[in-house]
Amino acid sequence: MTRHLLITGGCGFIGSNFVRFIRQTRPDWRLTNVDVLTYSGNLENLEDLTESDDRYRFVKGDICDRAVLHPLITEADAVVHLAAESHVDRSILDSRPFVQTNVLGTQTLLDALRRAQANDGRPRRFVYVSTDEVYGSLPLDDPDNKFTEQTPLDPRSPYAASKAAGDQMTLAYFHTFGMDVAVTRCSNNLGPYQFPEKVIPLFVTNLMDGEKVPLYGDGKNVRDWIHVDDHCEALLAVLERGQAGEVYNVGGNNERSNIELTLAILELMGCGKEMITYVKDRPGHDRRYAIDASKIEADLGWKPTRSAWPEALRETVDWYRANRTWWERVKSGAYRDYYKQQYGARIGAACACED
Ligand code: NAD
Ligand code: TDX
Repeated sequence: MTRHLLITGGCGFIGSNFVRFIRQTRPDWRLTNVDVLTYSGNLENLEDLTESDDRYRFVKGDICDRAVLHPLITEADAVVHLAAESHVDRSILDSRPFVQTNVLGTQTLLDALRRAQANDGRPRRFVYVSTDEVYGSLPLDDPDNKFTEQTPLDPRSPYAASKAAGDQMTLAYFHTFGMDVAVTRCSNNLGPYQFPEKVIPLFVTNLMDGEKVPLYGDGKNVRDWIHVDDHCEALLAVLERGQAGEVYNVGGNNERSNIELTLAILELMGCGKEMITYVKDRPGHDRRYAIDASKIEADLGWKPTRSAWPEALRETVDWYRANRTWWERVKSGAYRDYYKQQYGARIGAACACED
């Protein structure tokens, strides 16, 4: 069946990988990518997809804007919702854009879907891309303890709280209005096109510039790493085969402490431990995340195939080494000119969240 999929946030890290993944795996589908191009939205991430591809369309628009969403949702068959403010440290500096996009933006999308369904009687599946951070923090001394879908939500950063609100709002629209929604909660992604504020691209690009890497606190915090391609496979599985009203954990079964990750990056980069600088800890820094993904494996037959360690890390480090022009243009801000060149409009002007 040919489908028309609306992807929100398709110019970000996971979104751009997901757009490319769908293009390759479901070549018949029409894709619309709505993205307002905040600082982390980069059209150069999708440079290879051109407007001459009549099955792909980019729309610069804000998910908080009902007028933008209405026509896009009317014509779509399904929505995968990735658009978000995504960086924990930024949410500590200013939580308002997180509430605006992650909570109100999600609610605006859900209402637009509800209205479209009321108008034409056609249900549209909505996949909300949540995060393992909604579960809060696990202790280091209990390795068998992992997040399951039954773990109570306990978000501890403004970012996680805003994602949990969007996640719960999505499920509320299933219970209250019978809408066709599903939620995924994935662990830390690695791969190409990640904004170099996140730990892996930040550390690799710092080292390439001869700068030290800032490790927070004692470096013992643990994250559960998954390759972005495996996350994309999981999103497609939930979109196509997930049950309405269900939550699916997604993880790569790759728990690594930050110091372990840092030492592995240093080795791949041919650098020594003297390049580490221990800095003040992130306030409220969650100690450990670990995902039990047995439900999606049993129910939907999904399994990670690209997340093997250290291959996934080596491949990712190699990508940033080979794509210096991409990240230099991000770090210098030059990437923001690309939209102006392609579309001739002022970037950021449409983002209500920047008010
Ligand atoms: P990202 O910051 O790289 O990309 C976010 C994208 O959303 C950007 O292109 C941005 O321009 C767009 N956007 C932001 N506000 C918008 C708005 N109001 N209207 C339209 N577009 C807007 O983030 P990411 O790392 O790719 O994460 C994507 C999603 O996956 C997020 O919802 C995040 O919470 C979730 N997630 C991320 C990870 C991870 O490890 N990166 C893990 C689990 C879940
Ligand atoms: O400079 C740094 N030094 C450092 O030690 C940075 C940026 C991070 N860290 C640590 C903090 C975390 O323990 O590395 C770990 C990973 O940090 P981030 O890359 O900021 O990711 P995290 O906070 O774990 O959140 C990510 O995974 C879950 C994404 O940013 C979220 O969007 C996703 O929901």
